[in-house]
Amino acid sequence: MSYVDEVMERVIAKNPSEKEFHQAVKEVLDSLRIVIEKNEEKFRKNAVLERITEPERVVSFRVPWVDDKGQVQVNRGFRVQFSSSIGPYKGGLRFHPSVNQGIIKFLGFEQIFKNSLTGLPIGGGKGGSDFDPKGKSDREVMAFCQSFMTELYKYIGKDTDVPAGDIGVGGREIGFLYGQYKRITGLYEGVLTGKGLTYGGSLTRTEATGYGLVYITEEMLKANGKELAGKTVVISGSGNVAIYAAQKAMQLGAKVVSMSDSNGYVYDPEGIDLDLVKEIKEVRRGRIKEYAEAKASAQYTEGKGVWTIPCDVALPCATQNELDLEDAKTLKANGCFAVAEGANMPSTREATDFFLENDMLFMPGKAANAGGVATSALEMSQNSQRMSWTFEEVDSKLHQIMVDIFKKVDEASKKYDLEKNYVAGANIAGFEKVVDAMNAQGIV
Ligand code: NDP
Ligand code: 2IT
Repeated sequence: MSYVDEVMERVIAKNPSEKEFHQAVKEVLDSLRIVIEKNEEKFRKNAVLERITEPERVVSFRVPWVDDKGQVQVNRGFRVQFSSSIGPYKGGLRFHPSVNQGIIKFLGFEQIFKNSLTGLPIGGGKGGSDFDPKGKSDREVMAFCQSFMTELYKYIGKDTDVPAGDIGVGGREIGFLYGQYKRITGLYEGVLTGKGLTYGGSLTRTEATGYGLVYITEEMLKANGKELAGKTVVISGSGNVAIYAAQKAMQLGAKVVSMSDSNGYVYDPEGIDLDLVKEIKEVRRGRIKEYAEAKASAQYTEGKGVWTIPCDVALPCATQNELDLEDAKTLKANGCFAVAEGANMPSTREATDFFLENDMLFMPGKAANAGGVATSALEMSQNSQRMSWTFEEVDSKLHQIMVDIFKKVDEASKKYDLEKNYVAGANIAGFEKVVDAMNAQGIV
């Protein structure tokens, strides 16, 4: 049996219930076959793949807190410190009822290669909880965040592990978490990113993932003789990534016609009114349905189905496995020619394979959404320097980072005669830096 297949079997046997983790590992290992096969015995002897698929540390903990009725609630918290080969663990925290160890491990695993692609010195980690912030009062969210940090603070620090936001964790949650960390440790340090601008946050971090996604999409289109201007774009989700992807796509002359949430999607053929979306989502914390109630040209449809809307470019920005094979076929049939992933692993493996086999341009999440974590690393730099850079400075660094990521991904795909397979390119380019750093540091 090949070394890759052997490791894949072992990963499944050792982590039987973690199906998203299997999916993420399988995609990366399948891409790496071509690299591993050239030097299989050396990789096997050094157990490179066993080490890279086993987190350095997994922490799981109880999070008790009191709700507004006086009832004690108990959630489960996680931090997976996956790889510190190229820097301190870095990656977001997700608060969503679907969170379990397998989800956090898939996200932490992806983060290793994503962070490597940024070119910045950050390792891979991820954390979160099955806590659901939806419908909770600010006081309840604060109580939860304080309890969560009262355990988490033991494992993190500006030079060891630096969490940030993800689904369900935005500016409000980062503020509560930061306040509690400072209160317990007495340290005013850059231990979290995505902080508010008045206490160490970086300009452009809020916009960074969405902007970066559109910057790299534009690079991919340019390299293939196309551009975003004049194109129709469908975006799923209506959270942090979706909103700023829409904003940048519009700035570059595209027309964004849809957004969604976990209840349904809106289709607005006139083009999405982003101020309205922001008012509903960022201010009122409402549902996307309210968009259609406020704007006559828009239509709301309950349930999944955002990918049935005809478009040129699709940007999945909600969650894992939100776009399956049927969706991929529908997109293609409706004329879509490019897909770039704002979310982490939003396309199923079957959908990904369909895009690649049907010559659609496809940029996987670990390259496409790396602008968020890259800008987090820029926030860390500013905190260390005790400086704040301007919006334009950070935005232009972000833009350059995304241009460089496209180049790395494109070159890695060409090096192995897999031109335009940006999945392979991203996995291989991300892996090569990590494995080099691992080898240099001995058996760790
Ligand atoms: P937000 O919490 O701001 O928004 C999430 C959006 O996705 C909401 O519209 C939400 O709808 C929708 N969504 C969440 N879960 C589901 C689900 N199970 N089914 C359908 N829709 C769902 O999160 P972000 O925008 O920050 O994150 C979106 C994606 O981008 C995630 O995959 C995240 O890992 C990834 N990402 C985020 C980065 C960041 O910097 N924030 C960086 C890189 C990647 P609802 O409100 O109904 O739950
Ligand atoms: O998935 C991701 O890259 C993030 N949620 C952002 C992580 C970060 O540390 O900014």
